[in-house]
Amino acid sequence: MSVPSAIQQKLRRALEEGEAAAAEGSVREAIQAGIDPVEIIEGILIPTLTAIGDRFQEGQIFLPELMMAGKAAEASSKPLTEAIVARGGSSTSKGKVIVGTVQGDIHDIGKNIVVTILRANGFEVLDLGRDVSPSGFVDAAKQHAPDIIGMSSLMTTTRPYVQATLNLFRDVALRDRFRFLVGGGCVTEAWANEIGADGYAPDAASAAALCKQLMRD
Ligand code: B1M
Repeated sequence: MSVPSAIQQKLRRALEEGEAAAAEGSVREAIQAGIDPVEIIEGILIPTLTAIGDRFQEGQIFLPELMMAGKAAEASSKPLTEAIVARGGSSTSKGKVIVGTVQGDIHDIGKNIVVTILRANGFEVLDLGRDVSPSGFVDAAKQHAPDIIGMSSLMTTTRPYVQATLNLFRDVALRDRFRFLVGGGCVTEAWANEIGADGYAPDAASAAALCKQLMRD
């Protein structure tokens, strides 16, 4: 079922105007109407936030508006996460994944969605949060021995830390012990291949599919 246009409009407007309570409320309304939470993320949340980001880049809106839109998006993520978790998943672990947003980057809405979808697909996930340094990833990997390490980066200015993290794993001779998955707005498949990552996912659903494939390989 597609999102009814009245709810779509309400959610878009709430995100654009940075109204957190209204954004959360319209997502709850959509979920109660039986809409798939992933459809809300891919069909409304991401395109609306992309358009807001573009307006920010073009100087049509300013940092306070971007921040308010970010808060509204965070609020709307709550019922989405609850709905995805409530759908349930497999009770046996499909593998262990460590996920974080790389150094210098505090964007975590997409990373949090990836974490939720991985958990809903039966993965055990350790969420390192945001602004995670290369040594933060290495320390966590040594301590928790995951199968897969996932890095999210949203900015061209923080993308180099994805590569720096991989390089640090190479320096300490741990690169081949883990599979590396990368994603986020400024990451492309070509660049992921170039830096020697094991996989790139453009969205959360593909991230889960790719993790399953990496566990089989
Ligand atoms: Co900022 N921001 N922001 N921002 N922000 C962007 C990223 C930007 C593209 C906007 C723009 O100018 N067009 C731009 C970066 C430009 C560049 O590349 N250089 C930008 C900027 C410049 C900044 C600041 C520097 C602004 C300033 O202070 N002057 C600042 C940076 C702070 C920092 O990190 N140090 C900043 C701050 C913020 C807020 C705090 C206000 C807020 C973030 C709130 C939060 O995350 N808690 C914010 C927001 C909301 C955005 C936009 C508008 C939306 C991002 C988002 O949440 N999208 C963004 C514009 C855009 O993305 N085009 C923008 C929705 C989310 C569900 O999608 O994160 O892409 P996304 O995740 C998807 C996929 O990418 C993928 O799956 C997810 C779900 O399908 N995915 C993975 C993500 N991670 C993955 C990992 C994987 C696999 C898939 O494997 C491990």
